[in-house]
Amino acid sequence: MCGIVGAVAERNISNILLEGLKRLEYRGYDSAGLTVIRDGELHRERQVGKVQELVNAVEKNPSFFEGKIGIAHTRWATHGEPAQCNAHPHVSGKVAVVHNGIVENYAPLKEELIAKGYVFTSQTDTEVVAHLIADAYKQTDNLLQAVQQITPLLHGAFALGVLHVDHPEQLITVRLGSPLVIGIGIGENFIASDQLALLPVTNRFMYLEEGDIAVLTKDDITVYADGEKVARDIKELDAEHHNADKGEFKHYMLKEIYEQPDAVARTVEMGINQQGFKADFLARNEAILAHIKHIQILACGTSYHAGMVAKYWFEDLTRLPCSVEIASEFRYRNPVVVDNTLMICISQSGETADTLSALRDIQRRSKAGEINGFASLALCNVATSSLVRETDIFLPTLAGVEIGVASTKAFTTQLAALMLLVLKIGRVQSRISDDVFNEMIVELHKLSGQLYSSLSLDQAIAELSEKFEARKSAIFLGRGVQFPIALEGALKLKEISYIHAEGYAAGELKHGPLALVDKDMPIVVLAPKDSMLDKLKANMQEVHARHGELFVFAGENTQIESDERLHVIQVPDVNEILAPIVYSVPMQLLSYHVAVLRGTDVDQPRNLAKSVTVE
Ligand code: HGA
Repeated sequence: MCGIVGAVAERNISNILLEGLKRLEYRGYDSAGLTVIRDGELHRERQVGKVQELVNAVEKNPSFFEGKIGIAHTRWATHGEPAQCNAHPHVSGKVAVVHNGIVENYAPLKEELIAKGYVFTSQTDTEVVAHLIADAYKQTDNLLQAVQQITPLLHGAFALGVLHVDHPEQLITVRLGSPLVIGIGIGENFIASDQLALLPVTNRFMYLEEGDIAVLTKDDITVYADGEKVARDIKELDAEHHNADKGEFKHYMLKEIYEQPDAVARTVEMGINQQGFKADFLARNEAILAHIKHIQILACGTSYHAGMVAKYWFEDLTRLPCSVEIASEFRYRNPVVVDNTLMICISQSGETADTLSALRDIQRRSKAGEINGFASLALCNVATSSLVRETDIFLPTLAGVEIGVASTKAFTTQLAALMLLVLKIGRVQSRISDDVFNEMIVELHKLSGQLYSSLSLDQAIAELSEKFEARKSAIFLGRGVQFPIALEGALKLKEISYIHAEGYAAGELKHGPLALVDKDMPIVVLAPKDSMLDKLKANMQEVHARHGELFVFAGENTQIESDERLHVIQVPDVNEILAPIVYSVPMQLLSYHVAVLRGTDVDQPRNLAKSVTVE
């Protein structure tokens, strides 16, 4: 979602801002803008569309945008359509503001400001922030105090970057519920929604806590919490881990699909070697894991599908009850959380607003003594994220940076890490036998090779995708642990090709969706050789009898024969329990090739954002 970049330096910062915005493009956005202070004035440019449009506009008159302090933004509209007037920065007199998040009470604030004579030029909630700061500044002549004064008036979640023409040495930032990081340079300092934006200029970062307000000058960073100066940790990042280059691939998504054998191997090796668990894997958390009696998984989108797979695994292998729920639903009902629950929050970015709020609600209830023995775990790809900082246990996915909005390697590494967790809890609680454990260790070590083999289906799937190019809808079917992969396959197809697709547990077909089946409806089936195969074959017959066209991703020795309306794609042999990880790959390749044929923006599909920082 929205991306903020800001800089204060001794040199011209406009190119740093533009490069930062480009590096935030993956988050999803609809317009972009920047403001610098130059010769005692705000110089602003805003464009609807890609950051390149903004770059082109700035390049028409580069000296106009030369400044030593500035803020920039990619906007993913929440309040007001994507239009130039709604793009950030928003300005009120000498104040300029960029904002990520939502000011929920903007309407009454706007009314008050209009009554005071402020004129609004956008439909955004953000513009109230600019006017409020300008108004407070009239009383104080102190930008920090003005920002401190107005922040408690704002309800919602937000991150802000603020400039004032009369303070060309000061960049002020607020973090309350939306991600924001400070980059520390030599004689220059920066802010950004994601450290990735700042890697060309620094690898030293300071992570603000919720509610922090910071004043950046080129030489100093002062952080305030509740009006008092506070110190925050500084971390140095390993830049290699953050390689955001597409390499020889046409799209980030394809590159990330191909990175899966390595990413999954890295994640597996984090926990185990050929002998069993590595000594340090979740070692400090064993006491917590030993007393867990119930697992509650919270997640959204693709991460939710990973959670669904884990439910099958937890209950099957450990016999611990496991519930999985969409975070935005869990958050707004009154859920029962039993004592000794481990809440597993899954989020690629660790900034997913729905998941964070659901977690915080339950943590409040636990602190109030309503729940005993509660513990939380973040399964996340970003070690410095809010989710990681706010949970008791961190289980990383070692996917490396994922740029494509449609998640691929983050998903399969989530599955690999979840299996490690299932095994760890199972062993700590003596719920998994030596035989099963040893078998899983062997199978987990084979995974990377099997993922390589599944990538060899690429060409065959590219050819098959032609049969999907002109379709309006598709159905994906799976049973058991493949049901969530059917949901994920359907989600991937709709996300990037814009074809309407639904995933179903194949046994549900006759309870409704069979009504949709005719000769124009493609039905994708996940059919590994497992205990559900015979049942699944019966479901396929139901489709065949109604002239539906079947595309079956079948395991070896499944004895499913191709015919005119049944296309078989042979998937390499794989252990039944781990099969969802391997079968994810052909689903990703199918949606990728269909999207390419349809000419959509594969890495940045319309209306979607990578890091979903608003509820
Ligand atoms: N509410 C603001 C910012 C939106 C945002 O943060 N999106 O991720 C707007 O609509 O401009």
